[in-house]
Amino acid sequence: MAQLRLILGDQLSPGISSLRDATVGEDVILIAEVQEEATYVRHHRKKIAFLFAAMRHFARELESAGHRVRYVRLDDPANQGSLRAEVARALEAEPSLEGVVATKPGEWRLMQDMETWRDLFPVPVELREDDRFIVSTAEFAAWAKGRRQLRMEYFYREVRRRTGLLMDGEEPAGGQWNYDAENRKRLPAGLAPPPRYLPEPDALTREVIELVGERFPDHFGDLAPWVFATTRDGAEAARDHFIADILPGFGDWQDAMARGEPWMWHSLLSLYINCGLLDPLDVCKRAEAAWRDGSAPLNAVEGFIRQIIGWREYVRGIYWLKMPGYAEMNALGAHRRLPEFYWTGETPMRCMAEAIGQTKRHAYAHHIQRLMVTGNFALLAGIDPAEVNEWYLAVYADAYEWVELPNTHGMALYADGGMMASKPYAASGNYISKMSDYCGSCQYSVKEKTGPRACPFNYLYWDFIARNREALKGNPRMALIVRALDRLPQAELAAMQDEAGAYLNKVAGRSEPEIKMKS
Ligand code: FAD
Ligand code: DLZ
Ligand code: SF4
Repeated sequence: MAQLRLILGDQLSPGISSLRDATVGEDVILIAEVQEEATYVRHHRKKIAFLFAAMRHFARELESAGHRVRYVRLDDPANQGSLRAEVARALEAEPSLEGVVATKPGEWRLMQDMETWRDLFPVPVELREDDRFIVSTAEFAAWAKGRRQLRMEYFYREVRRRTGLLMDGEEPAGGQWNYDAENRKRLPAGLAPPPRYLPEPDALTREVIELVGERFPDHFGDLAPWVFATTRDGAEAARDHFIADILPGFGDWQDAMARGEPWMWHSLLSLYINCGLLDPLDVCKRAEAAWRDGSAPLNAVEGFIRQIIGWREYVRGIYWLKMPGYAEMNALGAHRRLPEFYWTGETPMRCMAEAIGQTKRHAYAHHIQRLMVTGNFALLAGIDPAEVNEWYLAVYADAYEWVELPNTHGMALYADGGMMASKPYAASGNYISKMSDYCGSCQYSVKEKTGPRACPFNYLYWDFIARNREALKGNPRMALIVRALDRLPQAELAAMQDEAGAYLNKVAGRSEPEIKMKS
């Protein structure tokens, strides 16, 4: 019984559940570049090019293994523009196909659509679990049941026990579960991040880059310089380079930021893991091996592994547990529009210009830039979570809603009222000044709270605390801050609130330009 096996753009794993029992030479594997997926948000052009190039390379990989692949290119005149319509077209073209097999998608939006396929098509449709994750959605729901708080740290310990990663018998390696206290160092002057392996695009990737340049002229983001691998071999080379040369410094400088240094000691592996070119557990095992053979310290390796088996699995669990309501939450009642400079990077705030500028250039910013610079600004300014979510989903090469939404909504914006974070990650300019060299070259002064040179993060911070005093006062982790607010001289607070209001009115903007697609 020949089957049509659908592979989505973020399912580029030969061992994925939908391919597990595929009959070589008989079943047809469908991979389709479609307008609907490329435009449901205005994805960064580098993200689209990366994914299309990786999809085309994966098709070649499957063909070399003898599979029959039906690859639909975006510029195929017969392209129907949606996954649903391409499945229908494939079934019409190959009447011998007797069923559709797919792995469940990562996003709620597409899952809703795919659940209707059983009624749409004349053959049975089987949707299988995505077991590339360590913890299934059902296991996460069972873990969450009856818990008052869903703290990542406890979840992470269970995943450590289950995988045996960094475990010495029943005990965590080194005696502690978490070495974060060693991972918050500021970058000393004169210490530069190591050089990175940044691959050149091959002929296939160059062809895709050209296509994306032509077809998505008005989408955000630069196509050059090219910085991503688009093959499994290339992603594995990036992984090996990270583990050998970068991982030893990952922990120490994990929270640090420096001007003109987009990568620091971060892995740049999320886009490969999320689209299936790398296996998350395998990456963690290799990192552990680096600690066991003495080539990387425990604080770095534990910190890195926690991000993957802890945070990554945890946010996916939260997403499927709480959707669809999670996307609608707005606990702090934030309703401002996203400032225009999120799309241009043109702002005198050096920290924001750096984070947005590199996002535009590379479709990448590291965690602290996403959380404590662009995320923190959006939180303090009271930007509508829906607009912020859309921005994060569009601009990063690793962004899919299952991972982006809880990070944005739960972690950065506190829009879920504390389901994920025990307090809002709100910070004044002082935090950015401590963790980066940005302020030294900024036209604002991080030391000033009011006046034309005052750092906007300073008055926005106190305006945020004052605005949300009632919502925050019951939170024990905010008690000190609320007391500090209450001790501020009235005139000083009023001046900061005035500055904040005037500033926010000045930068208030549209969310994104009209989509003008070239057909
Ligand atoms: P590293 O710093 O090297 O971390 C190692 C790996 O750990 C990453 O490759 C990633 O797989 C995983 N990881 C680290 N932190 C997280 C986290 N908080 N949640 C899930 N996985 C994590 N990550 C995405 O993959 N896609 C997103 O769309 C995304 N959106 C985010 C939005 C906001 C507002 C914030 C605060 C964080 C977001 N993150 C997202 C998490 C994190 O910032 C990125 O995973 C990380 O910056 C990717 O770069 P890296 O591979 O160099 O990561
Ligand atoms: C992100 C993306 C893009 C830009 N384009 C495609 C595409 O043309 N075809 C496809 O199958 N998948 C694409 N994707 C990834 C999907 O959006 C992703 O599979 C869903 O959002 C579920 O995570
Ligand atoms: Fe950012 Fe303020 Fe520092 Fe300028 S002074 S870089 S706006 S934190």
